[in-house]
Amino acid sequence: MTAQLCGLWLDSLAGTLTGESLHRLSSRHCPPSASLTVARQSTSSSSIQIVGGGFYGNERSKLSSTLESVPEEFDWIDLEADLYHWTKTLRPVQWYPGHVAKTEKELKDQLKLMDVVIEVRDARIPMSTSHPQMDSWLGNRKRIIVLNREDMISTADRNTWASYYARQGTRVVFSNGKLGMGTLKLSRLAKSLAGGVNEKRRAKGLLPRPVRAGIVGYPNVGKSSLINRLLKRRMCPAAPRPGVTRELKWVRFGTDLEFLDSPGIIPMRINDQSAAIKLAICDDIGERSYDVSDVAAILVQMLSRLPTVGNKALHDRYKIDTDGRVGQIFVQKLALQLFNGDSHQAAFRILSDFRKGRFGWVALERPPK
Ligand SMILES: Nc1nc2c(ncn2[C@@H]2O[C@H](COP(=O)(O)OP(=O)(O)OP(=O)(O)O)[C@@H](O)[C@H]2O)c(=O)[nH]1
Ligand SMILES: [Mg+2]
Repeated sequence: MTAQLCGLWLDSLAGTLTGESLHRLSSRHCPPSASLTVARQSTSSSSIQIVGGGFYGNERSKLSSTLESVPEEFDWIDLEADLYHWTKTLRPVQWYPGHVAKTEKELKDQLKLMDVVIEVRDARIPMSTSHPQMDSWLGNRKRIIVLNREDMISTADRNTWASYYARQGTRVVFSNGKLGMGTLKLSRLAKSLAGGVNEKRRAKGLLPRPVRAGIVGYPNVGKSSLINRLLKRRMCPAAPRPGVTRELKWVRFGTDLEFLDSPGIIPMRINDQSAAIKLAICDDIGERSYDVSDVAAILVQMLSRLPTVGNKALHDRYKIDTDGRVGQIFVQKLALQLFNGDSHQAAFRILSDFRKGRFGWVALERPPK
């Protein structure tokens, strides 16, 4: 892929950024007349079936007042550009475990049999948990995007994403796979989208059959939990680490819906290293694939810039001053302070605090403007 950004040809940059990341960088750093050329298949959002969208509580007026209360001066595009530079010097994060390699082909074959596909993403990082090949696998198949872990982002984050998908005409369901919010809406939507299947069968004199819904997505985003909440039974193993589901599994919901639970899938090679680091921060990729200290250091640098967190929240929690520029120093100071100099433990503490919402619930991505 080649990209022209503000008149510069940045092949290396383009190679590591998704279409959406490039769009964000270009819209910020290029004057309106500057051109951006992306010769690669765009990310999934552009070709998703248009079926509507909605705001939390269906209140647009509420949305504008919520957004007004957020400091809008903060520039997510600058953060994305910084992140790109920070990750350039790190060992690349790659994770493609054997069970994914083994089941990917089987899943692709099964997807052809689906009436509707439910693509689950992590609401904290909806772009980084969008599989670059999903569009080509699904073709024209009906798709619902689920932003799971809705409890782990702020209302402002949620409304911004809802507004983005509404503008795209994309149906998105926000859910909480732990407590079950959004799951009923999801099953109703899946049935209504795939309703035509049985009409066609009846017209042919065939008996109706259950609608088949495939649940796909990155590791640890909450696919199995969503199914369990819907069924109100623990039918699919779920646990707080990536790579729990290792095989495809069909489960029946009532008499008219069947779900296929699938192992988290991830590209064989992750080109976008900013996305890879975010996957690591959110625990959506195997821990052995990354250096915990590097990832925690970048998280510190990101949190320090986020308006709803900032240096003060870091200081309040760890009593360590930082200007947020060198996250590694922060990790080392915390290691000396609490862990006898063990920076691995200190890094793990920072990551785990973020994952538990100790800095507040914040998304690490915002949609392109
Ligand atoms: N806070 C919160 N936790 C969730 C949510 N959904 C799932 N979880 C938790 O996240 C962890 C992972 O959930 P799983 O359902 O195993 O995720 P998965 O996508 O099936 O993971 P793999 O099978 O490894 O690909 C579990 O500990 C769940 O309890 C959610 O919406 N909010
Ligand atoms: Mg699972």
